[in-house]
Amino acid sequence: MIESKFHTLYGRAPEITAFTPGRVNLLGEHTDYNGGLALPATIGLGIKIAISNRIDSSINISSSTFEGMVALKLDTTASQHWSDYALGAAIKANELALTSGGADILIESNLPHGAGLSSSAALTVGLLKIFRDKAASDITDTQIAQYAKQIENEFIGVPCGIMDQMVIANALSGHAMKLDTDNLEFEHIPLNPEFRMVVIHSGFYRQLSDGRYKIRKKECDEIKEIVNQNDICRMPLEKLEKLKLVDPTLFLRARHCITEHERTQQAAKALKDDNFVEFGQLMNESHQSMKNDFEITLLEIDNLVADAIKLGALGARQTGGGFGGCIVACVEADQVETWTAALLSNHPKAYYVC
Ligand code: GAF
Repeated sequence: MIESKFHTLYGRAPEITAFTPGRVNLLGEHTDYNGGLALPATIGLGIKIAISNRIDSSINISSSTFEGMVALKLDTTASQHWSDYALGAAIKANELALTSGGADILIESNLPHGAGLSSSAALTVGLLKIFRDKAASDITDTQIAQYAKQIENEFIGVPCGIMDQMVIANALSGHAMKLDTDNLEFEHIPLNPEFRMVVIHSGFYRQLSDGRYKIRKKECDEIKEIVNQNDICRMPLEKLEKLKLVDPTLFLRARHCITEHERTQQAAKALKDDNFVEFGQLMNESHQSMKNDFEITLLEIDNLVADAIKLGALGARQTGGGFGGCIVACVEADQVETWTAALLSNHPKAYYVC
């Protein structure tokens, strides 16, 4: 129990405990910092947070995943450590006057590490919501998502988009979120329980802060400057083809953004129409685009995806920032068990997540 562990660590009961889910992205990858659509969904796994305020400026952070307690102060800067996210949230909550002073924090996560399932957004969004609710503030869930993104962009230094924070802050279990990252409008689409979006970890780990995500973001920023348009996802493909971008790599990156946005639009419609054959096909095309145009997959993940399809998934693709982590596959619910067993027997490093 997180309450008793908290008591053992800090010598008092937590004032609040809360659960925040992780997320899987079903379609629309690397569109969220280019003004496009994304189609994420929250998952059953996530992060439990127990917290009590302090009257001094100490921020003590412990995690069930990592050894030892980290003792920081509110004026500490980020240090490329897992505790940065909790520290950043506590600092932001003070800036927003949702709290005043430090906190004792305990985190318990059942999200696999380096999986691309947004443990960092779950932590920042989860903490900001706790501070907001305690302060009875009228800050909305979408504003919470925007503040959580600021923590990642400005405090941690990861130039991520807002998809993860939005779906986690506005979580609705059993639904996908069709999110327009241009204006933050969203629609919750129910997921048909006859089909499961199965998440399998490839066994290859990734981190957004490892630099490759930043390179893709920089490439997209270059495209934006050349075409003088921020929402490059909405640029007609014909316009891109006529542009003759000098750098062929930038052409490929832009093509991914445009086609991925279009696929996400179609996938949201396919979900509403219960057309899982089309949905699966769009997942497969998305993976090919991430492999060939955006170049963010690994050979092992390409093989895992190919096998997932061969073994009967209606569609499969890498999910999240890329370069490792998880795949998501759309599988008929009554076949999940046999499909998973067959897939994992061919890929000894991979494991079932949810
Ligand atoms: C990561 C980022 F945090 C998201 O903002 C998004 O860009 C995603 O990678 C790729 O679609 O999860």
